[in-house]
Amino acid sequence: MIQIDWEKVKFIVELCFSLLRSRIRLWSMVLCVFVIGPAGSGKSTFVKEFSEYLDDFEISNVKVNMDPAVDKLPYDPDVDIRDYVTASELEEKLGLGPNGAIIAATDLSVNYLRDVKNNIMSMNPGYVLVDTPGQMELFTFRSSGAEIITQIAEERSCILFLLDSALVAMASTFTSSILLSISVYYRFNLPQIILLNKIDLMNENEIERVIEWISYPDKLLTDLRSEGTSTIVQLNETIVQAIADFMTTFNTIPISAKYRRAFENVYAKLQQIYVGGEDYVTLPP
Ligand SMILES: Nc1nc2c(ncn2[C@@H]2O[C@H](COP(=O)(O)OP(=O)(O)OP(=O)(O)O)[C@@H](O)[C@H]2O)c(=O)[nH]1
Ligand SMILES: [Mg+2]
Repeated sequence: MIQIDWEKVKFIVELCFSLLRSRIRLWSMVLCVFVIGPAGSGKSTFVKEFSEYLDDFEISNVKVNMDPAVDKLPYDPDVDIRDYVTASELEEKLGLGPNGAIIAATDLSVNYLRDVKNNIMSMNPGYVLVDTPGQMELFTFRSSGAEIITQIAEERSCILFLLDSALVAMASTFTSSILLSISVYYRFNLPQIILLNKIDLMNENEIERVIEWISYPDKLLTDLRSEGTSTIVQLNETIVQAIADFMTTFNTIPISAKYRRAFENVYAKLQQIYVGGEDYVTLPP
């Protein structure tokens, strides 16, 4: 008579279940991508083009517009905060000026986040691409911005910080732009990828120079000094060191949203976050 080792059987069954559970968890996981950046840096264009890029590979995605002040979008949002609140209606109703209306609309957005989130999840997405308001400082530094990110974010979330190539023409503008992205990191504490957008408007030498600043902090320091940016020598050195530390943790990818250049690199990095989650920050770039 065959002897059955019930302990072994139990162990194998439990192992199979745990493998199955982890596969199901991965299949059902969502990656929430917040697209943030200064006004006109190409956030909405990126959402449109990257969504179509994902569509081409049959990767399910949902486009979410969280800008209550935008008039026209280059894409048709699947979920739109303007269905609940718009800056223009508040301007009219409450007699607010344009900036006051944008602040009020962004703050009021918080009341509809549960609906927004339910709508997103009802579409069973793989990727959620969230377009954020042009007035980045209002979104980033007011408490409503943090509330929006916290309530929409999933277990796997990250920020794509878009920079316009025009903002990195000099060592000093490059430095202040990266400091802005560092402040976004401190605000939301999510993995971040810096997308240097509109490289179709830069020549090879200009792209090379930016890559050199990223790879060799000493070169950035030298160029900052030659621009006479700050007379406080120690401050220059400390800031360049902080930028170097930040950029070795998070990647910078030169792209063109309009012409879908280097989207495969963006996708590869997003997949790394999707699989690695918070551990991404400790993975080698
Ligand atoms: N040449 C070039 N133009 C681009 C690129 N990406 C965006 N643009 C243009 O930049 C302008 C602003 O793009 P948007 O996508 O509206 O930028 P945004 O960040 O959403 O703007 P706000 O929401 O108003 O802050 C538009 O004219 C785009 O066509 C790019 O990669 N190359
Ligand atoms: Mg926009």
